Amino acid sequence: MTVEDPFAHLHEEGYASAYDRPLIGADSLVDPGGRPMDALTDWGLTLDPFEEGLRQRWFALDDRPMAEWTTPRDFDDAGATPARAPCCWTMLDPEWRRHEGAVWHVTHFDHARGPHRTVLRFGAANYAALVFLNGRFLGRHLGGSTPFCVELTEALHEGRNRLMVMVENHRRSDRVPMGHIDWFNHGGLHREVALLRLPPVFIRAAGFALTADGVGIAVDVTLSDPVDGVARVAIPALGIHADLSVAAGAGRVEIAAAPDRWSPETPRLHDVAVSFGDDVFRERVGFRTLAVEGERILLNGRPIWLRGVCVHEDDRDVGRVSTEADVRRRFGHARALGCNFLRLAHYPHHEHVARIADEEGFLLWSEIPVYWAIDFANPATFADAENQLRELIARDRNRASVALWGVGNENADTDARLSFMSRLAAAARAADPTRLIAAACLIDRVRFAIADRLAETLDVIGLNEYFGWYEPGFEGLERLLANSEPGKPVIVSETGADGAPGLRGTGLFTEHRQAEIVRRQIETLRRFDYVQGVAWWLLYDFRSDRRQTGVQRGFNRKGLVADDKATLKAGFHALAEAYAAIAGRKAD
Ligand code: GCB
Repeated sequence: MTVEDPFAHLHEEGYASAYDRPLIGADSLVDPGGRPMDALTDWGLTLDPFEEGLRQRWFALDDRPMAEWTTPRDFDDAGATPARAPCCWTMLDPEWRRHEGAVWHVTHFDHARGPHRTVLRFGAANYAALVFLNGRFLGRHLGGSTPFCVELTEALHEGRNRLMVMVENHRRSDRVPMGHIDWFNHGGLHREVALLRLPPVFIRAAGFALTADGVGIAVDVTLSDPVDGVARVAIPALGIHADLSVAAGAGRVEIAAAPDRWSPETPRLHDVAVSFGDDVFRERVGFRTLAVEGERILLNGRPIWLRGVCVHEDDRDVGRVSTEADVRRRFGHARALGCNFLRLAHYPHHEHVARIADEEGFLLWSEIPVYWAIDFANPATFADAENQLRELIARDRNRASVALWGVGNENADTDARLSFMSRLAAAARAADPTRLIAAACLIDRVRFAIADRLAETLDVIGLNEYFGWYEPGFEGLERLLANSEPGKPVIVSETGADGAPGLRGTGLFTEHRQAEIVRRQIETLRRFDYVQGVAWWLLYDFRSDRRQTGVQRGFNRKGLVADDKATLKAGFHALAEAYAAIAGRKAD
């Protein structure tokens, strides 16, 4: 009999490569489509800075209590720290705050065999997640902000099942984003995890959108399997009950219709449904068109000026976990500012943000974290970015509020970046022709103009500029804008200044200075017709370890509202006044 060497794993440095594949990506997503889900909320967490869980194969251990062990172990289910999902381990315990590495998440659930199929859906996990069910490795997902799904059907046991997920948030140069970021690197299952129980053939995705000419509704459906048949489309408020023929698991139909249009002023939503066999996929969608004409953005054929604010998904108590109450408060503040637009920086936010924006009437810029100096020459980095983009688009394609897909932020204009981001723009356009493509670009410092080579592939040019803050004075801003002929709409996708709450005086970091910069910026930007909107940087102060002065203390203080999400700074009132003037009314 051969005896396994209990020390072999100590000398094995290639231990992780067995878990590189299969990669879980956009193709395996299942859109919940209003079907019931069983949330998996109770987990045990175990810190694993040395990745012993992979080296020693913790996932293959049974979960017998210690009293029954015959050899010692470094992991037991009972020793885990109880935690609810969603949560960020970085906010769970002050000692875990700056852990950048692996954490094992373990939960159990019951299963009764039946004709249905079972799909496990994660809202997001930052950054890589390795999924194991009953000791079996099911796949690895990359990207910290988009949903992913794994079908469990074949790996399920009758009765009790043990699900283990290793999540790791290493900052690495080949990731999207890479290691250098201006926000906090939270880790964990920071969005909901749930089980979907579906019929043997189910609806994987369905989309509803106004056709480009605005005279019909296009409905498409994708099934789980390449079968033929007929799906039924229902939009009761419009009297629509139509057949949609499906061949090899996919189909599309255009139905003549003239629904009331969705807009920020009239956020009209319609109940829609597609059924195939017993499976019913439901949504609430708004119908609107978006286009660019010269230097204007047209919503339902009419020019719209975007009065916006940027927001990070960050909370000083729970990190990146975003509750519905938090999102509703966010839109409340945006409304008080007089906004009709938000830029969701710098990664896909929780899926209920766009749902609530649909209801409340806000347009959104939603982006993937192609941020600063990511590894543009690396094909694996591109594959990761493109997958994140596809997962984001698949998740939010039925949201009328989402107007712009952002494919990058402040990336130097190199050949590698041009190729990388042009391909992303093309991928976004191919996946979704109903929205506009944008990127937050830098100033061309040589020509001192808005002249990014990527602009050719964009519908809307985002410009990040910090005149008055990182660059003193506003003369440069005037010169830049006068010296540019973008030929397309420009949105100032960021401009702002720190304002430490309560800091008096008129110098840097005071509320006074922040408010003054708001006034001077907006007054200058309004004089240039091609500037069709602003996304002020930003709504709330947020945690960022790059910021270490005595007034910052680990927070970026450019919020118009302090990190308590309640204290309004002078800059808030200044922007509310400026936006009220643009909208032609008095600030509230
Ligand atoms: C930027 C970045 C943003 C930063 C911001 C700042 O240009 O795009 O992520 O947080 O400036 O506050 O400096």
